[in-house]
Amino acid sequence: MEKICNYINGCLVAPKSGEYIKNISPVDGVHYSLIPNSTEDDVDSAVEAAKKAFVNWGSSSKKVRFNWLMKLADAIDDCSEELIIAESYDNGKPEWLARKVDIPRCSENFRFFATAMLHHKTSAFDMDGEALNYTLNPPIGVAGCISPWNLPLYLLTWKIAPAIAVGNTVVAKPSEITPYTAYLFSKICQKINFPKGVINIIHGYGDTAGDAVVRKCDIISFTGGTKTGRVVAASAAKSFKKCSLELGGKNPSIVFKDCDFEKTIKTVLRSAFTNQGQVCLCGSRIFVEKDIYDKFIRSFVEKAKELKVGDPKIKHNDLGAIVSEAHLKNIIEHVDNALKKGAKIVCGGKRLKLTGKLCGGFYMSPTVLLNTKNSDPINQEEVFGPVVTIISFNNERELVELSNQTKYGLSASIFTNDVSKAHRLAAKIDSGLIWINSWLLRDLRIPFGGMKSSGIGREGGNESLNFFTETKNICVKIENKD
Ligand code: TXE
Repeated sequence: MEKICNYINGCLVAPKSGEYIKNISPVDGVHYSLIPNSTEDDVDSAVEAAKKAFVNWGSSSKKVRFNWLMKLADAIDDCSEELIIAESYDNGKPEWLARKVDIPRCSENFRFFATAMLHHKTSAFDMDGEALNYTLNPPIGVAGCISPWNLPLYLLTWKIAPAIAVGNTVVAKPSEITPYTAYLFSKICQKINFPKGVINIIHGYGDTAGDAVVRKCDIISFTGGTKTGRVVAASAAKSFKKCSLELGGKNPSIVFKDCDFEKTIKTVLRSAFTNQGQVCLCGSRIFVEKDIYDKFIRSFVEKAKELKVGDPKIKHNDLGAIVSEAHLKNIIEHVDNALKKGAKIVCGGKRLKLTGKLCGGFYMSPTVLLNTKNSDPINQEEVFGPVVTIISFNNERELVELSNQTKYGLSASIFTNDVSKAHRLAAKIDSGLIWINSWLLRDLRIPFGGMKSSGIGREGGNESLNFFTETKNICVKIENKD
């Protein structure tokens, strides 16, 4: 049985305790590798290596860091096929999705921040010749990067890239549910002799290894569930360390009768079920203007039933497996509870048992629920699976109330051909990210993140560069000649 290693100071090492966790593929339910059950001792070794490496890396030139990040991006591209197959088998997502989105984005993350860092501006403020102020943006030290299981390597590199681009070193803790591509990434770093100790990767549970990373690193970047985000923030607050949180969402897809109907159906379907509905930005509450409610349901449900669920290796399958048996059970429990409250299932709702070698996998059909109230748990809690509700609305005022009646505030999509209405509503909806007649169009420069219980801080472009640096203002007195 393959044993995944931690990556500390440029070496692939076993956990000091010798303890491991089972790694099970959601594709076929097979226990196919072992994950280090790392403890605080392992994290201490990683932090020590990162601190040592920071002495040189933190004072290196932009050109040196640019070259290393670009070399890492090329090395990722050279191994893309292996990473795609591994990501799909470890997470359950279709291979075509890992090929189209996840893995290309990993090398893109490094190229984007290698170049963005070259243009990271400092400021200067002249005081009418009496003095000159200027700012410096030094790196902070050892960055703790903690990532979830839904987009494993994509979100891990989305944190590591900016952190090291501006001169920090990193101790990363990927999810114990999907560790495999982080392990392959460690091997890629080793293969190109990436400077030892700049990137360190520790595997293990969140409440042990993850907790130690939060306590021992100088700055924390976290993506995961809101409940865990609260625990991480409380721990980071004890030592006033900067902490960015990208958490859950319960995102509305808002459909007006004046939308481009066919295009809207396709986009709302993609938003609902991409990655088996396991994207923090998925549109899980669909609000449809009353006049087209019945027409929308007929068309949306027909298309949802046509979606194919199955072997992630087969190109024409739209959905792969749910990430774990526990999460699948959690999703089905949400649906069963909704039914007890009067919801009606118009498609899906159950575990899908495949035949043959995938019979042990964790699959579920796209699920559409009607007859729910916005205040029901199914519309208030993040299900994080292939489950959506459809609710009608009469007018803009009611729509804004329904959309904002949630503790989350991550993203929203608005479908209308009335430009003024789109802008009017976008200003009123409490979400950090709003798409008009689209979903998940991504420019890496934009401020990415949510409000309310969807997190604190933003990622992307200058937001990441500013987060991972300190700001220092220096004021120089200019003496007059006379
Ligand atoms: O996230 P967790 P998971 C939501 C979604 C999902 C829920 C849990 O609802 O069901 O969060 O998903 C580490 N100190 N999203 O289990 O538990 C943990 O090991 C430090 C939305 O992935 O929050 C993992 O590496 N670290 C989200 C990471 O935190 C801790 C994407 C995330 O784990 C820790 C994924 C602790 N005490 C899930 N406890 C999004 N918005 O994208 C756990 N961890």
